[in-house]
Amino acid sequence: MAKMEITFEPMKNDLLLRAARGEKVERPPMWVMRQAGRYLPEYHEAKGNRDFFECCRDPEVATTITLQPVERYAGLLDAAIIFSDILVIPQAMGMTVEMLDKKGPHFPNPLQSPTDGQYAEVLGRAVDVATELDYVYKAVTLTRQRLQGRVPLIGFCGAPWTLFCYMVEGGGTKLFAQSKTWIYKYPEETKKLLHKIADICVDHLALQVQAGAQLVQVFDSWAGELGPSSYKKFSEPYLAHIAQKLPEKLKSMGLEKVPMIVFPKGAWYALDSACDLGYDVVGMDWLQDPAEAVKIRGDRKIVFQGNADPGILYGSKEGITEAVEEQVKGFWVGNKGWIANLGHGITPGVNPDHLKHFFEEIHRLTKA
Ligand code: 1CP
Repeated sequence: MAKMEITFEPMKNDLLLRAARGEKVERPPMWVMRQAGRYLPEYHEAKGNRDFFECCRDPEVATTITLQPVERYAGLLDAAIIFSDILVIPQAMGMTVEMLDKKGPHFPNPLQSPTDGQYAEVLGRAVDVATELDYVYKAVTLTRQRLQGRVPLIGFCGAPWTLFCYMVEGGGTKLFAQSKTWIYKYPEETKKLLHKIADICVDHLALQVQAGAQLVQVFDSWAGELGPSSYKKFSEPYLAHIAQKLPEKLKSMGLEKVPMIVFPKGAWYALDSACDLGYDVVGMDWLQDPAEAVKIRGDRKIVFQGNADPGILYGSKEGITEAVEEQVKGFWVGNKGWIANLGHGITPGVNPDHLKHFFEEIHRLTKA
């Protein structure tokens, strides 16, 4: 493939990039997971009656939605994250995924067992993300151009374990019955699939970087469904694989390494080893106490991201201020090592002004 040469405007705000590299910064950068989404009235307006994945596949629409929070919170928000979904990888692997209104993702034909023919098919299929997910890379490039250097653009993928859960459950779940059946009944077949997904994640992230993404995040939203020993077997090795292979892949494509963020949600017991996985930034949810996390990090040059309970945004402004004070007190040591965020995605029904207050308070309480 001929190397694409894309040039973009110089950065006007590169705070996130500097902080993610562990540099001393004037204030912590801030953004929130799912910042382009359902709590914003302009999101619903731009989406109209379109299907969710139809929006993802239309670079104009995906770009418009990505830019919405950047425009609404101009001067406060320090990143854009491309509007897409973690489930585009199972789609690229040949699985059908629909997004049902108010219900979330649905796979009409989830993987049943290693003896079901679909498993062999999915495992054996050569996946060319450059073709299958071409629309993501187009959206990344268009967004980066429209950003004109206002803030850096984050690319992302789902972690192998989390994607595996969706592929066998067929959608969201509370029980994880299928996922647990697979790991405890068919551990070797599970690992083969996790390995395959991890290689596709590397390709997908590398192509997002080539298209213009300046940092990447791996979302392991269901890491916390595993206990410490099963996490070591079924989640962590594949997160480490991505961290090791992505820089190699970028190098082979003639591209520079970008900061990498890992978010193993719920795996609070593995924070210490998450700091040694090869990522620059470790994201955490609100089950982790900020000051305690900083103690566990010790003198390692890892940057933390998080971790306010998204639920604070349903409460009062005073409550938000209180939560921010706790975050700042715990995480903001020596003007480095923290990217302010929520501990998970912002939820529907939140008043967008409450998110503004969250950002303003971080700004106020950390200004030099
Ligand atoms: O309009 C709608 O109803 C669609 C809602 C929606 C949105 C706005 C979905 C369906 N996905 C998204 C976008 C999305 N998904 C982004 C865009 C960038 C951003 O602003 O952050 C990102 C990063 C994701 C990632 C994602 N999708 C994750 C990991 C993060 C997390 O929240 O844990 C997961 C688990 C998904 C699956 C998914 N997609 C959509 C829903 C409702 C879900 C979760 C369903 C479930 O609970 O299992």
